Amino acid sequence: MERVFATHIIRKSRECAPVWTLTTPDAGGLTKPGKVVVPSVWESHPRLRKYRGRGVYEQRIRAGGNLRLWLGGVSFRARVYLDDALLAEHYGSYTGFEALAQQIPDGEQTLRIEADIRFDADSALHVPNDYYAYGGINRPVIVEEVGQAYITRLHVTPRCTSDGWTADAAVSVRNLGDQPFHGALRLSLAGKEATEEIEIPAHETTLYGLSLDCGAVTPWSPENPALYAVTATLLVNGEAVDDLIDRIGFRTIRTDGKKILLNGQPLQLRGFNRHEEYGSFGLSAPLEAMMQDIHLMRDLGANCVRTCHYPNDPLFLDLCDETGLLVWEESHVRGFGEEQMRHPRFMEQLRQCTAEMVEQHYNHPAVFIWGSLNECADDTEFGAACYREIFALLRKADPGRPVTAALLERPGGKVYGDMDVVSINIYPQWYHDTPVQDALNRKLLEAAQGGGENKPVIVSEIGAGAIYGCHDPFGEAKWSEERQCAILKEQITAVLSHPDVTGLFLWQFADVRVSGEWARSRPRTYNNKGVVDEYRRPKLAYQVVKNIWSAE
Ligand code: ADA
Repeated sequence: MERVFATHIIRKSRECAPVWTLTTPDAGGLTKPGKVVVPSVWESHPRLRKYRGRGVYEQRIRAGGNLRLWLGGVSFRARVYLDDALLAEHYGSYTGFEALAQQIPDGEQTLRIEADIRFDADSALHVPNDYYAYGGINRPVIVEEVGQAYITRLHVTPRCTSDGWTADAAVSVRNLGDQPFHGALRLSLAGKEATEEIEIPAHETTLYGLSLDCGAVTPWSPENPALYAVTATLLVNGEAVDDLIDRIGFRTIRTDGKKILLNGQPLQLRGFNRHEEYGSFGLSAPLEAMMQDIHLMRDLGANCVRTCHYPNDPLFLDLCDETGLLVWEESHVRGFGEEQMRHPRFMEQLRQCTAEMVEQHYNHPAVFIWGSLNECADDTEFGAACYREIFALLRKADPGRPVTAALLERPGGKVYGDMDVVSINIYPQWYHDTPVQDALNRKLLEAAQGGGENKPVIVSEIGAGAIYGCHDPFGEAKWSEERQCAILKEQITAVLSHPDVTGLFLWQFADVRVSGEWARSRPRTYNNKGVVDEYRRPKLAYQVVKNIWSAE
């Protein structure tokens, strides 16, 4: 399932059958083809639990004409072939991409997708890290049959005027044909409609702007997450030939001094950092597991989640839209020093991931802020220039949301003045013994002096580790559940009582697997700072967090 609602009624679109053949050419004696389910990660197969190589997936499909294949996520380098013809290549696990095949005769074809998770010199973003880079086709593969032209983008920006709400839509249409395309484009939303005649030169994509006055619609808010279907339809001689359906919420986000305002109301953010991972399903959690995470976070008292450290499955974002859970979404990079940022492909790969994230997730009303470059070298001239470039890219792609980056605790930050919201990661009482208030004040003072004064402040990470089931009756031993409780209590209480802090994202919701290279500082080869473990079994800290947040 690609989304929780149908994205097409006119366009012929279907998900590939779920059982594929997988060959693993670098797995020594295990290279033989086997049957696996897509989407999934290959680490869910017991023999491929640590496999860091290539995977060749094959599936038969029956289709013809102009085929548009949509690959929701392939980890982390992908090549797509139809009957041995290379259609597309893509880098990055966490965003989707398209593969086109034109004028295919009706019949059965072989779709082959090669996934490759070897950490080699070409991979700047996927490196051994404090989370696991899984392998495989981790999100759905969709087969679509399109005509001469099809809709490639539908972005809607809601605007609140004195007469109610207006929706400004940006709709792109691609003409695959050798001849100009003549037709009309219709936009429908909240019972209103606008239509425009269009003409697109051969082999071009044209962007159209259409606006609709929607009047007194119900605004989207965390308390009342009202969603509206929006449809773009392509017509030829009055007949619908293609469509694209999405959902939006009518809401605005902006910052004002130290506040983040949603529809003019200040937000007080309480939430979690959540890696997209669930036990042995890794990156490919089933929909029910995503929903359970939302229920658990809600039960804990959270109203927001941060998709550390990469864009998430649109299904998860759909569920956040539905339940009113606010989302900080960020593009993929974690903890890079200047040397890693100087990798010749770093900016190219980060730009691509960032642009795809905004392009694909623009309409989700729950996403209230864009982030990137978690804990990178914001303290050097070179690093700061990278931050500025990504902030500029985000603002250009979406002027309607603030931008931020979760910055390291160490001093010397140079980009406080460049972000709309100042976000800091601090680990007092876990990685060092500084009292929480002192660590917080030190960082806030630096931010204020460095250009971040009078901006909203989010503590984007704070936390402590515990191994599920590890107990110390004296509450002193590191990794015991009791010690985690004591530290979290101190951290949360100090952060919430600070008048300048607008938001808090605890590190982290659930324990996650990390790269083998990290095992020395990560017992079990897991980052164990979850308030639940990787199977969502609550640690003692669960109740501590719940009690503090529900007493507010
Ligand atoms: C950092 C980082 C996280 C995680 C965390 C930790 O703040 O952003 O990805 O590694 O530290 O557990 O130390």
